[in-house]
Amino acid sequence: MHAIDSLDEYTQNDHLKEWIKEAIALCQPKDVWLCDGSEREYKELCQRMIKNGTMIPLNPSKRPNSYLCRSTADDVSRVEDRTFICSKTKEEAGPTNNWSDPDEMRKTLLKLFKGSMQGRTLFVIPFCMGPLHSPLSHIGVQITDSPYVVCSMKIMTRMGKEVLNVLGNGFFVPCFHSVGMPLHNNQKDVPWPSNPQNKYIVHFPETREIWSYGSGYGGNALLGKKCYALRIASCMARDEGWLAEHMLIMGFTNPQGQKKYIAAAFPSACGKTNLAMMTPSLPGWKVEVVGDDIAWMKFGEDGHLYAINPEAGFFGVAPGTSANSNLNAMQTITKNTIFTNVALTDDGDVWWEGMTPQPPEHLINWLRHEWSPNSQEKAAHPNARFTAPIKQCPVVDPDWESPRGVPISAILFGGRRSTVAPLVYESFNWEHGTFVGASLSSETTAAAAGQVGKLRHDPFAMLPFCGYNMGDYFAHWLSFGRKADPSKLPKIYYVNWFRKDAQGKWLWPGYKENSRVLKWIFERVDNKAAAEKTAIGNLPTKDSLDLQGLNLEENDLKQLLEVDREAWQQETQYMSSYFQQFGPHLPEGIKTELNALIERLRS
Ligand code: SAT
Ligand code: MN
Repeated sequence: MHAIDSLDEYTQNDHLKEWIKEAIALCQPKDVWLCDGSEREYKELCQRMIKNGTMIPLNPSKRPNSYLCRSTADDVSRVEDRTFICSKTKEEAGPTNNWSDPDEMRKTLLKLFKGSMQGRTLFVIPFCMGPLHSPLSHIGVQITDSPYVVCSMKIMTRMGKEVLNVLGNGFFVPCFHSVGMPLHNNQKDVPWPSNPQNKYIVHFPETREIWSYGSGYGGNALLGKKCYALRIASCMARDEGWLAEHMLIMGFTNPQGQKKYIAAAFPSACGKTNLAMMTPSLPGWKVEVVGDDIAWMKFGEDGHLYAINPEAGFFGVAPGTSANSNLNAMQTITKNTIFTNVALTDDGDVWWEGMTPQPPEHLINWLRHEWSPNSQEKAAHPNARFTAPIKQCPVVDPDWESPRGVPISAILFGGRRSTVAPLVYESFNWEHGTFVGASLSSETTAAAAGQVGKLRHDPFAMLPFCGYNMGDYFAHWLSFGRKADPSKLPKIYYVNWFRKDAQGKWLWPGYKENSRVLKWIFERVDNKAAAEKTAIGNLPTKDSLDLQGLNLEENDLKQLLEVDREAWQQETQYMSSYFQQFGPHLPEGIKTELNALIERLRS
């Protein structure tokens, strides 16, 4: 459906109709497209983008129905310093978020959005986060002037007409997006429209609204993902008593056919996609993927914690992905995939660093330059991405769309830590596990603009994604656990695949070998594997970790499982000064846990 005249046929939702009309009046688009989510629509928009130079169709005999898009050099990642939480007060946003007065911000945005879609089409995208008929799902509608966003949202969410049927006259989160580049007087479009001067990724938690201006990149522009499913949803979850988390969800089955689901939080670009669809090196064990980025979790009637993946696609980091590191991802992206900022091969396929041991002789790189292995430039941007449907993954979990979600037995926290943090440890209980999540630090990656490799605190891997005061978020986690039957709560673990020795060599092989750590966790949940109580938590005994067939040196293992008292004492100082910024919002439970850790390290 294309014409605004058909708005009454399109939706019965009064708020939606009104909002669409307001958006048209404000943004002054040249036309309006009410998305139905059909294949036909997708193909038509791809054709438009091919014409405009936004998309290059890949060789259909190599990668059917797949496309390459290349952004401008400055629109390649999330922009955390341009991301705002506009709660009524700064205190509600907390010390880790950029806050701006909501009234002031509204004025700024209204000015920017005024006429912002001139010469462009305004698209209306109804989408559902989570399976269409799940009680855990929530609906949003995105208005955008980017056909790239429409096509990406079709892969990443359940999108289109059926969502409007489910919505009826009910509640939805309005997600307002413009690339911020109006076309005046038949001005010619560019392949990747965006606004280099002005970027705003704005959340109004009280009114549950999102406004995003100036960027076409993933996390800034596909508003169902980080903006809704994490920042706004974290506020909804706090108010309604559930959890919205930056976590993968995977099923893990032992050789006897027993299965447990695991949720795991890691910062962006720390291997969530690889872990979520791993091929275990341990014979007989199996991983199946429910999601690779976001988990919405709620207690079921039986008192167990259930999780859904609100997304329907993977928006994964391409560089480093290979048949060796992640064969299941490679097979997922063989068709129906949008690639962004990877390189184009001479035979019309894609390539990125790490995809094959030998680079091709010649490429067009993501910057559209001629490229050879001697080139100074990267072939693909380090944060280049693939966007592909989850259902194409060879190891998709049979219950990945279960409306009730999957029962979670263990929660993992982790990050990139070359020092201090051991390979794995188990928390003593939910309160301690919450503290472990709260004290997470990780070395920064290319997923966000800024310096790479710098250690920063990233509580629960939610630092860029929590829509309210992080101190209150800790309190929400603590009270959430207190409401539960402790015997039914998932056990909480810390893992670190990224430990290095003094010479800078990785101590742990990672990838499929991480199944060894998962096996220990699986068996701990069943009270089978042995552990040794230390000051920081329960660590595997040397024999309880299955290292058969792995040529790990004795000394490397020792380092991987070492708790260096002095380093940890320093770590607690570092935590303590970090936590201070939350002032009265830091819950007693976190202070108690920190003091208990300091005490244990002393004795
Ligand atoms: O924010 S994105 O979804 O674009 C990628 C990430 O940071 O996880
Ligand atoms: Mn992420």
